[in-house]
Amino acid sequence: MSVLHDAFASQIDSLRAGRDALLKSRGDHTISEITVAQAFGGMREVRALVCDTSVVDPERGLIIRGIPVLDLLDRLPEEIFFLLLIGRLPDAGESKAVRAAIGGAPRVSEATWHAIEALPKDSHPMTMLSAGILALEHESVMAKAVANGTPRGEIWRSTLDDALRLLHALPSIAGGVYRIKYHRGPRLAYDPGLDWAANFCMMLGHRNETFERAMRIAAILQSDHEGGNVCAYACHTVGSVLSNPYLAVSAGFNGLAGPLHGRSAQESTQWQLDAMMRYGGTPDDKEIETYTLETLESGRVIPGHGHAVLRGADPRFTAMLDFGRKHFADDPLFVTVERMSRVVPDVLKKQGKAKNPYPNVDFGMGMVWHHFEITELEFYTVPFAISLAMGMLAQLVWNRALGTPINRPRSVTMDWIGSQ
Ligand code: NMX
Ligand code: MLT
Repeated sequence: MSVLHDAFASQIDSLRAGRDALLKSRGDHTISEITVAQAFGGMREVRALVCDTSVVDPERGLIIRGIPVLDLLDRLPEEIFFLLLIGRLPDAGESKAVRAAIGGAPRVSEATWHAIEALPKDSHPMTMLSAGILALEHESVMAKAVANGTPRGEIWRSTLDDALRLLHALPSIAGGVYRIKYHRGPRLAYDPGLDWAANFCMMLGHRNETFERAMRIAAILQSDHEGGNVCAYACHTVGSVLSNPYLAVSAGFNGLAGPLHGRSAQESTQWQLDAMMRYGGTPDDKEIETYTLETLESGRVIPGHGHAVLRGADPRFTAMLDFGRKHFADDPLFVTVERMSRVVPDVLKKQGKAKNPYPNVDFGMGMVWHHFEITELEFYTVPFAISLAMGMLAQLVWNRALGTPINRPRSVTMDWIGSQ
């Protein structure tokens, strides 16, 4: 049992009572309708999920338990996990206890490392990360609890046990994947004396205070994005059949690995560096305009721009731009990203297709990793993944506590639509 178990247990009765009261008083109210265009169009704008961990306001961006994410950047990611789950920030004692619970979880087994090392050498780091947590799945406490017939209402406890184990394992596996794939020497072990973000940096092989600060901020900015993003939604769907967190989070990661989602971090930086290569350094405004138009004319999207929910600037991108301005304002990649962030939205606005022409979080992350000498672009979705796992895990615990049933909407045929 951890401090998180105690704090969450003390809330469960009121959460369930709140849910029951809503069902009783408003159970037959309509909160969304769906048009044919929305059914064909990825269900955009349809309100069909309940998720309390965070809200994405189209104009203001990510709000975690009522607090705009930019007001949380001085905290530790472990404290944000507490906030996501419990709904308030931990006090000093609770913060220390959460760090101890994550730091003291079991180490990643040798069998897991063998499984990762056995993958084809050209496997993508996201594939290695996802396969790594699947190889660890045999340790799932929840899987055993379910197999032993634990009552449904109690399954959240073992889900939370797994969450703490995974939060320990994820930076370890991610750091190990980096060192294995890019031949950076022996793997390094989690140090319970360091916080979660510093551990990840250390296990990559980089101890540097500014880099650690960057990772803390990145992890908080990317810790959650309500319940409907592909990663969280995939995780929720897999978890809804009582698959354990290892299976569910792996499913989420496989969604995050796609180019229209988290892989955009890798593709954004590639696009920025390609422009610098082509123009022999930071391109000027006119060159950026031409380069952007050429990308659009070739039928590709501009990576790191646009969003399914956000309609204003993404505060997560702004935060990383501010970080770059403060710590490495003369890095040519930073100068390029900043200039692109002024020019590209106008080009997208003129084209008139994207509902949101602004850079999203992915456009601003690569320049940070690149500045701190993580230059292997394929790796750039991995820090996003281990951060977003916090939201996915908190959502899984909530759903098991509320006994959320399996996610199983109906599909219809085109003939059916035509005949209605
Ligand atoms: N560049 C070019 N065209 C775009 C872009 C973009 N960045 N964003 C949207 N569009 C197009 C989109 O392809 C669609 O065209 P069509 O009608 O021909 O299919 C049209 O604009 C309308 O799309 P939206 O409704 O604005 O966007 P949607 O909700 O469908 O998709 C994204 C959202 C994020 C998938 C889309 O903006 C995109 O492909 N962006 C680039 C990839 C990216 O940055 N993904 C990361 C998102 C954030 N994350 O971390 O996951
Ligand atoms: C994001 O972090 O921007 C996403 O997970 C994508 C989304 O919210 O749809």
